[in-house]
Parts: sequence; structure tokens; C-alpha cells
Amino acid sequence: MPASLEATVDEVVETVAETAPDVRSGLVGRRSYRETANASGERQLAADVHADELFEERLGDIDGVGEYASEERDGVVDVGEGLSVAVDPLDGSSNLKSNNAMGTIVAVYDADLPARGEDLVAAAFVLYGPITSMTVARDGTVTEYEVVDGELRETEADVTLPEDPVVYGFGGRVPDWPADFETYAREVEQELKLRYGGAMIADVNQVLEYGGVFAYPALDSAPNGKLRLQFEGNPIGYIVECAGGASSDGTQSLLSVEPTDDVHQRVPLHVGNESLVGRLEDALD
Ligand code: FBP
Repeated sequence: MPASLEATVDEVVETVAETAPDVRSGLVGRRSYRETANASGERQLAADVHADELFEERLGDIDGVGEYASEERDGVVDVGEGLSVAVDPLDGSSNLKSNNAMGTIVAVYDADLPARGEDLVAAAFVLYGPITSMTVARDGTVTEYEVVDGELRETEADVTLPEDPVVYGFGGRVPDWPADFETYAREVEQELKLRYGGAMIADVNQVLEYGGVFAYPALDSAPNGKLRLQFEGNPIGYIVECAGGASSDGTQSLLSVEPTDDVHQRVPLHVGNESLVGRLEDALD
């Protein structure tokens, strides 16, 4: 990557780390739903909107960032010239009511939005758990940090999925799973331990830590699943692949999925150890 792009990515990563404590402290008192829905028709919490405003203002201000898009707003915002940043400001925000983990996901594309996963130059997520951590994928490697007073302290230099998988988590109601996915799920549940918390970032971080598979699959009622390609599928696929795992929409890597002109396009999402994702693709054949 040219040095100027590297410098912009550095600034995006630092800005997300600096903003994470403000997002976290801003959760207090913002647990109620607003009258409005987001672009995908989902109810918005005051916390979703607040986090989106913080990221738009700060990431949009970076020289070298040209576009900003977020799950919480309809269109792509033109903020200058350069890389495109797509953000899920509060992933799993329905967990706020029950005071459980949530995350922020950031995708940095060297292309206009909506972009292909193959155009990503970096992706990262913040996990608001008992501690705030940030996991950053770039140049083919994944690094985990703790965020302390808005600064990054490295905790793991080369995050790699363990070879022996331990955990799985699958979203959607079981009666809504297509029969072939259910057959696969029944096999996996004989082998691994269930870990499903309702925030993808927290569930995927368990897969990065312990090995396994996370999926929000195609549903009978929603053939493209629930999660969004630009804000969730691409960055999470990129991070898991950089950590030595695999990603799939059911037939191909998430990074190869052709974007439509809808920045809120949904995609069935499956990530984890290569063997488990390979078996999933065989099962869905
Ligand atoms: P939001 O980005 O709107 O929070 O939706 C995404 C998400 O919360 C994921 O983090 C999670 O995996 C999934 O939806 C949970 O959905 P469900 O409530 O159907 O289990």
C-alpha cells in the first residue's frame, strides 16, 4: 500500500480508538428507542445515533477519507477525496437494554461505496466488553489491542484462529433455517460448544479466541440473511481471513461477493475455521 494510504489508515485506526471511550460513556442514558428507523427499517436507539454522529464527524474530518457510510444513515456522505470508510457504529445495540456486549465495526475501502471486500485495505472492530478492546486487520495480519484512555496497547501481535475449534454461534430462529443449514448445524452442535450472545462482534471474537464458526445464515423468511455486506460481511470476512480462517456467503468468500448499488445490501454470513466453513459450503451445495 502506498505510504499516503498507510498514513490515512493509521489515522482512521487512531481516531476509532480515540472515539471508543466516548461511544462507551455515551451509552449511559441512551438505552431508549427513538421514533425513527434506520435505513434497513430497524428501530434505532439514541445510542446508535449518537455513535454514528461521533464517527461521521471525526472520521469524515480525516484528510485522505473521501466517503463515509454507516448502517444508521440512508446514503453515502461525500467528505472529501480518498479512501471510503463504512461503519456499523453500534453492532448488537439491542444488547444495550439487557446490558450485554456490543461492538463497533469499521471497514476501510480503496474504492467508492458500495465496494467489494477485495477492495478493503483494512478492517477493525471495537468490542465493548468488560474491557474495551480493538482488533485491527491490515497487511494480512490481525492485531488485538486494549483501548486505554483512547490509546491502543497491543495485547496480541498475530491473532490466529486456533487449529482445534471449540465454539459455534448461529443466528436466526431454528424453524426459519433452511433444511440444509439445519442439517449442518445439527452436526456442528454435536462437536462444539454453543456461544451466542446476540452481538456479532462479541460472538466472532469468541471464534477468533477459541476457534469455531459463527453464522447468520440465509433464512426461509430472509434469503439474504440479516447482516449487511458493506458494514458487517466484508470487514468481518476480511478480519477472519487475515487471521487464517475462512468466510463464505454459502458458496464463495464474502470478499468476492458482487456489491449491488444498495449500500445496505444484506448477505448470509459464515466465518470461522477453514474446515468448518468448507463443510458448510458442501452442506449448502
Ligand atoms: P445491529 O447492527 O442492528 O445491531 O444488528 C446486527 C446484530 O445485532 C448482530 O450483531 C447479531 O449477530 C444479530 O444482529 C443478532 O440478531 P438476532 O437478534 O436475530 O439474534
